[in-house]
Amino acid sequence: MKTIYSDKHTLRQVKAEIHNGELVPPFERKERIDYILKELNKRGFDKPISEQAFNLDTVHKVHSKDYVNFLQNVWQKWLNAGHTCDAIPNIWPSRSMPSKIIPSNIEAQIGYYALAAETAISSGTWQAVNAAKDVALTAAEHIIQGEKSAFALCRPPGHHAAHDQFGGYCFLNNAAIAAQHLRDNGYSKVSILDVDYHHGNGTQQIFYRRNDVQTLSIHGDPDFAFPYFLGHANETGDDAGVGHCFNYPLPAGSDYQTWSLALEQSFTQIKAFNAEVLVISLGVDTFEDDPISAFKLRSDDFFDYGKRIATLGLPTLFVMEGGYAVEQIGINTVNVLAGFNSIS
Ligand code: 6XA
Ligand code: ZN
Repeated sequence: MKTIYSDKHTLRQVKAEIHNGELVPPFERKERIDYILKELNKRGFDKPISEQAFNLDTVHKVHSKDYVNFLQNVWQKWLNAGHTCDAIPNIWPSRSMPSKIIPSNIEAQIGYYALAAETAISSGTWQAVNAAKDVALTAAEHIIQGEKSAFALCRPPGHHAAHDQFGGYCFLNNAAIAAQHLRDNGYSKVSILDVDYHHGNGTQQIFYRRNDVQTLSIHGDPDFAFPYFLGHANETGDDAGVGHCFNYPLPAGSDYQTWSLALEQSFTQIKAFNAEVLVISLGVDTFEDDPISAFKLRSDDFFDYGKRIATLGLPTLFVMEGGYAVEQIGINTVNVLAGFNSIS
């Protein structure tokens, strides 16, 4: 399995995130990628391949133009407003003032396009975000060219990024962009299975009214887990998309036995849909020692579920999402890929 990777991810380095009412060092930090690269090398995976540059055509099919334009220009506008620190969203068009007018003030604009406050914007954020989308698209190209699998080592992650909103450390939805590229290049049915601890709200929203891309997510129940406002079992799609969205919210403390039952249920739906290709939103924050999550998967469980994913027999694109137990992120991530390789 080839890994696609861009060193441009290091251009995004924010100083802090808001966590439990405090500013703390960001959980989503560049060292995550170093540990994964080190483990890939140690376990004999091929040397990572650099990304190719893609234009924004596919991005514009899943995100609005005004939002993408905002992402490209926000940092310069923030500087022009006289700021020198990272930008952190702090005001929203909330339920009591649901304005659809895009404000010109940059602080208000950041809030308009944000869905949460933990995600700061720094210099270099757009360059890293744009490179992560190139990583995902390059990996999708490998599948289109006939590879059985590929690993898009994206940073920042993408699954919380909605049609026109950022948050949860995500800006462009790398998995959704890759899925759209697969749709545009011969695959008529794409399944996106999100195994990150957090619900893939952005991916769900982007495809919610479509019947060509099935979305499935196994995650901490929104009752207690971020992003709280989406990811319930009764969200099943709208319009043409009815019956193409599947959520498996699980209780805090869920272990692999509980988790893998949901995985098997998701497989039943992927088979019933007759998916031609699979995109895995691969977050390993389901790990028992993850600092911001509440599931109990152990390192060996990641190998086992990688193996189970391979039994579907589909071309499979793994797209990196979350995982913050930094010293084990390499082992857990590579275990999924090695498990997949072990039977395919
Ligand atoms: C913010 C939590 C953001 C979670 C990001 C993540 N308090 N998503 O890992 O998959
Ligand atoms: Zn996550």
